[in-house]
Formats: sequence, C-alpha cells, structure tokens
Amino acid sequence: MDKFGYAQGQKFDTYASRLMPREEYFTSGHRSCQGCGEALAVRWVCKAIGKDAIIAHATGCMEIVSSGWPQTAWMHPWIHVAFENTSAVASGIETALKILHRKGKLKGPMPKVVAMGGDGGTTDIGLQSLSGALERGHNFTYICWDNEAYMNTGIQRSSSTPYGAMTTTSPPGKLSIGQHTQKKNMMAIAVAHGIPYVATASPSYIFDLYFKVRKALETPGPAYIHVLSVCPTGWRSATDLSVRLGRLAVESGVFPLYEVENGKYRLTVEPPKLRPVQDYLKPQGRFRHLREKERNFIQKYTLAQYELLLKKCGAAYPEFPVLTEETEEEKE
Ligand SMILES: Cc1ncc(C[n+]2csc(CCOP(=O)(O)OP(=O)(O)O)c2C)c(N)n1
Ligand code: SF4
Ligand SMILES: [Mg+2]
Repeated sequence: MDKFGYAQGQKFDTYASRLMPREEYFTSGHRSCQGCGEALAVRWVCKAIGKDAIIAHATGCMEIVSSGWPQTAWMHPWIHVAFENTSAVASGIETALKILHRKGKLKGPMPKVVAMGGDGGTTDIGLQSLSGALERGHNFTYICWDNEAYMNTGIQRSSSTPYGAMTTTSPPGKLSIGQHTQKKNMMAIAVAHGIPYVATASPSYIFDLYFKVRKALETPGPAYIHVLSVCPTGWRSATDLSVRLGRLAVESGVFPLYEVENGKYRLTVEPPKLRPVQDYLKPQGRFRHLREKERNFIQKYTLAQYELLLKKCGAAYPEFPVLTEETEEEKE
C-alpha cells in the first residue's frame, strides 16, 4: 500500500499524475458544476478504492449529477439508496457477502463495501443508520462528502453548515448573521463509536486522501472518512479556486487533516504556522455579510478547536489489552 513512503512521514506537496492509478472509476461526462470539489473528491476516492468494491450511495449532488438514467459515471457496482438507509444497505451487502463466502459461493478476496453520502445525508438524515452500522461493527467504509449544506436542492443549511454561513434557509439580515449554530463535530461522533479508523480528508491533498482511503479499506471493521468538498455554487466562490480553498481550510486550521486509529489521534498535515481564518473566509460569498466582530469570533473559535485537537494528538494513550487466539495449552 505504502509504496511512496507516506507512512514514514514524507510530505508530498507536488502532485504528479504518474504517481496515481490511471484507471478511472468515476468517469467524465457527469453533470456536476464547474469547479465542483465534491466530484473531484469522488474521482480520487474511487481511484483509491480500486476495482473490487460495491458502493451504496445516498441521494445528493453526487448521485444526481452522475446517474441520470440511462447513463452512469460510476464504474463500480453502485446502488442509489435513500438518505436514511445508506449504511443499512451497506450493512446488508457486507453481511450477504460474508454468508456467500461462508457457503463457498463466493471465492477469492471479498469485494470492499463502501457507503457514501453528503453532509445532509450523513450528519442529519442518515445518522441513525450510520450509527447502527458502526456500532454493529460491519466491515465497511463510510465516506461523507461535506460541502456544508444541502446543495442539490438549492443550498439549504445542514447541521454541518459552519457558523455565519449564508444559505437559503439561514439567510443573513437585520436579526440574523446567517447560520447561527456551530458545525456539528461528526468526527467526534464517529470516534465515540470506538471504531478502528476515522479520518478527515480533502481532495486538495490528494496523497493524504488516497492513503487514508486505502487504510480505511484495509482496516477490518468499520471506518469513517469525512471529506471537505468545496462547492463553488453554494459557497459563492470562484470555480477555479476550489483546490486553493481546500488548502486554505487546512492552512487556517478550519478543517485540520487528521486520523484517529484505534482511538489515537494524529495530525497528518501540519501547517508550520496557521494562516488567519480571514484568508479562507474572504474568497467565499457565503461569508460576505459578516462583520469584524463575527470574523474575530470565528478566528477565536477555530484556534480553540485546533488547540483541543493538538492536545488530543499529543495525549498519552494507554495500551488497550488485545484478546489473542487461545494457545493449545490454554484450550485444554
Ligand atoms: C427523505 C428525503 N428528503 C429530501 C430529499 C430531497 N433531496 C435530494 S438531494 C438533497 C440534498 C442533499 O444534501 P447533501 O446530503 O448534503 O448532499 P449534497 O447535495 O450537498 O452533495 C435533498 C434534500 C430526498 N431525496 N429524500
Ligand atoms: S452544487 Fe456544489 S456540490 Fe453540487 S454539483 Fe454543484 S458544485 Fe458540486
Ligand atoms: Mg451537502
């Protein structure tokens, strides 16, 4: 998996296409908007997933733009499911594969089972089935495309919309600063299930994204990856800025890239010094109405959250006992 030495801590800032698989599993010709960071994320994640996988996908932009009958951009076996039951469907697929394998009807390595959904489909409407699947320990990977609102139906706020953002259902005005609640910490919710692998990722950091997806797939049991996906249509940003905005989110500490492996936190991309959050907010029309007071508040909140994360990364973790196979002597 790690032919580029990623695990040894090497940093790859320069993207070179020859370092990545050439195969395309999310093909061109779909109808996403120009500069869609979510479509870019899907493309790279699917490359990392490779050939043998079955995907259950919630409704949302990435389903709507890619699967208008009779066409599809997906090269994997791919099932469009409702918001509420994406993870339940993935659980069913995984269980069926296991049974077929046990009965000898499925030979060779098991296909990977992957569930995908937007932030609305993950942090709001599909949360219950996701929680159930994580808790039951199904061997699958869940990937959330977080563009911070219900974009497909016209930019409605979700629980993943950040404080101060303008959406059609959190409009700023005399009595409103836009979204008045903080973004739900979906990572903390996933971690609280005690699953073996949880990570944040971004298509602006392709190698980081790629290896996290590989790690998630190779981890036995459930894995959760939360991908920040820039949406120029909903964020009111220039279409040629999407990759840059994804980087600014990380460089300002708004969306840190980290992973939590068996409970242990690790930053995977460490900016030497955080940029002002204003560098990230300014190119986005959804924050245009914010006054200095609210911008300063967002800056302070971001730094406080970042410090909390650094503490978790630096924390000393106990070695949890692992139950190993019984020896012959113990069995007797
Ligand atoms: C139960 C249900 N409610 C509403 C809809 C309408 N709907 C389809 S896509 C969508 C928005 C999805 O938002 P999100 O999950 O964040 O994905 P995005 O489009 O932002 O990628 C909505 C509300 C639906 N299909 N099913
Ligand atoms: S609305 Fe946003 S997420 Fe949806 S296709 Fe357009 S750019 Fe992509
Ligand atoms: Mg969304």
